[in-house]
Amino acid sequence: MPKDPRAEALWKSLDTFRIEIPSWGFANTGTRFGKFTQPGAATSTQEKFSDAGQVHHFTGICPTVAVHVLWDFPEGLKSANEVKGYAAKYGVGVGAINPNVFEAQIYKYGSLANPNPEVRQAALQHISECVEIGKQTGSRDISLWFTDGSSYPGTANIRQRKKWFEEGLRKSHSQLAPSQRLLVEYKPFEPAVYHTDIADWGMALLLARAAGPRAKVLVDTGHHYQAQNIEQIVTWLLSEDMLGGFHFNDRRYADDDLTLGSIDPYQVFRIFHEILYFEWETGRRADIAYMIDQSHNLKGKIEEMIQTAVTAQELYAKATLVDHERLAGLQQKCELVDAEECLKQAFATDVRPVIREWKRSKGLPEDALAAFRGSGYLQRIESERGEKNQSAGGSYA
Ligand SMILES: [Mn+2]
Repeated sequence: MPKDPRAEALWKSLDTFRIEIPSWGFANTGTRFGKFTQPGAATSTQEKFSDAGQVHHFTGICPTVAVHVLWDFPEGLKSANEVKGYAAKYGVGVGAINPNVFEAQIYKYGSLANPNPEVRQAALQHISECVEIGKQTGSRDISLWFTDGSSYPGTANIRQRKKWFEEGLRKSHSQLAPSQRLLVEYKPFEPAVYHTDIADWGMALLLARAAGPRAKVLVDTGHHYQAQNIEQIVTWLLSEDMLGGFHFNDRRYADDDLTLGSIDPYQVFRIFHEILYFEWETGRRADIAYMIDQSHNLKGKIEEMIQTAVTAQELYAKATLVDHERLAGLQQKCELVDAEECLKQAFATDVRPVIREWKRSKGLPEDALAAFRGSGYLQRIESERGEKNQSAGGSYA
């Protein structure tokens, strides 16, 4: 461990920073215009875990995999032990459980806010099964993403739908084990393009509060309007003890699901900074699940996930270098230039030498991407899965 106190803080942060990767990041995905298949894409739950295991093996910071119940648990609860087995086999754990109440035909007009009580019941039933799956897999978080909303003015009773959401989330919360949490994600538009039932962090916060004490808000960085100040939302949620987790990704136009930090790394840094500043000020660790939610249509999936994890780690490490005590003093005195420089100096610091040293001390490769490329894993899966992926086709027709 280095002797300088700032470097020591950075080192300690490297020991604790972990980020969860999504199983769906390893399968073929696309845009609404079609899919481009990759010969090495995962074609089964087992293959997704195998690939995720590679990311953790080479980075050392991605020990858990978020799962999607409809896609990864073909037999629902009955698949839980099998999936747990895959996780153990490939050296990772099962992370957040993501229900799917948006793909089946019954959800055409919504799930928990569908005017049809039978559909609302079906959605509740599915979430309840997901809670049970989480108990079996030892997953703490049930991560709720809803596409509920409407696409034309006047077609939905927005107030009534809010009530149905309160009811549904309260019932879902009542099924949790004491160690479990519900995370409520929000998004202002898409796929509904007139109104979304949980459109922003304020709505997610009110619904989470209505659900119960273990419901928190999940911030997906791509789910905001273009100019929105995401780190301010983060600070407000922290001060309300309502920030449960993140879905990280980057964007240029809308919800582009680009690689974290590829467009605006300073924004990710500012988010991490606000969290670390909160921790310094309060003396307690913020209980936040850091997760990736990205879709890599063009880049190699495993390589891109390694790139993402490495970038997240670097930006988090930079944020630990902010001198909080000095910053607090400068803020108090309204020394604007010097206060801003506190952030800029930390952001400009090259943390890679310390991270390399940390990796050496943990027996991890200094360059995760190069180590993965040298391992031959990609060549092997491309030849094993190539045919299957080719026949998968890229059309939705
Ligand atoms: Mn998300």
